[in-house]
Amino acid sequence: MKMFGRTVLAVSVLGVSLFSAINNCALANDKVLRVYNWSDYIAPNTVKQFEDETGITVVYDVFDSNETLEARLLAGKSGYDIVVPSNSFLAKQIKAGVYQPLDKSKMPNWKNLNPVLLKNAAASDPDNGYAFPYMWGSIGIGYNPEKVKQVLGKDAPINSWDLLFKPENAEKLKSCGISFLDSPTEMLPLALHYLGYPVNSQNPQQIAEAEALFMKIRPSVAYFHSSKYISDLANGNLCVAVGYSGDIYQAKARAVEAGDKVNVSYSIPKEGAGSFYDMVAIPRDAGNVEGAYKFMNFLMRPDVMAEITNSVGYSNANSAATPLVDESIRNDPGLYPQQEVMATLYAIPDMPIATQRLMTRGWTRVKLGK
Ligand code: SPD
Repeated sequence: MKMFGRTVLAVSVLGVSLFSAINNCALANDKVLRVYNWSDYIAPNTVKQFEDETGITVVYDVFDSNETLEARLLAGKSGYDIVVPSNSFLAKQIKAGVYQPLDKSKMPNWKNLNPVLLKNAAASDPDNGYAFPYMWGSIGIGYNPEKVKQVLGKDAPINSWDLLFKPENAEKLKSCGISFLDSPTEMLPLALHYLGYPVNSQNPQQIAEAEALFMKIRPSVAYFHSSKYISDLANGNLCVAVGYSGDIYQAKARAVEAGDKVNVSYSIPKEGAGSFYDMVAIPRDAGNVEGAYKFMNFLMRPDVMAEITNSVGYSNANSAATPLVDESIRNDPGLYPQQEVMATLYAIPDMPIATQRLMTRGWTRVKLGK
């Protein structure tokens, strides 16, 4: 746990920290805002700036998978005023009554949001009634070009999922380290797509084949985790990680900063990759709704949003922020893909609960290797 100013950053991906639990009782509702966001998904100064401008203390906890967030939300009183689910989980959570409808009159900065992205996000949230898009990205391959070349030669298929799904490649890459995201609802659709099945297949046979594809390469995988790969790619402990676009950007930035000659690149394989929007919403039982609106409106400010993108490398959904985003990020084809690459991306599907359970069981078997 790290403290700066009045901000409490509880950097535990396991859930609510003891510190925030104590604070839940100790601080008056309208003076404290409890935020539950993805790890590595905000600029170092954002929370402090909000606190300084509003006098509200932020308790900031992080998670690294939708599955973790959903478990917390569905368990009942989450204790949070702001949460950040992905679009693929939003629709069924809205239906389950997890969120409160937004009063847009309390967010004058709504006008800064990108209308095209708002329209896309409306597929899981009609009229954008419950959430606004924060950041978006893709799930591709982060890799260390030198190490991959060393192991697979100069023709290593880094632009294809063959790099990992062909067991002969995975077996060789094992020597320098492979990691996968720990998320059944993101990883199994990827295998379905590779096998030529619909990414939103609910067919148990097809899902079993996707599981079997992972099972074949399971012995070559070092670990399944959805945030640890950032530092491991940066320090050369992994040579390939299936990960989120901005996280790979952060790994690359950290490697450059460390100056120890580790290179990190990002590839969106030619077969296509999953894309996501992460959405900001207010849980139905939030204790500080007015504070939540202030935070949302703050996040919609172009200067605030551009600083976040410049720090974490994810593309944001704020048109007015675009001119303030570093050119190196705007021109990075992994973060802002060209039209023809965009056309290969598929939306990570919204799965019915029963299929989600089936996938979770299959994924547990993959992780256990049996
Ligand atoms: N470190 C931030 C990662 C954010 C990724 N959100 C992805 C959701 C994919 N469904």
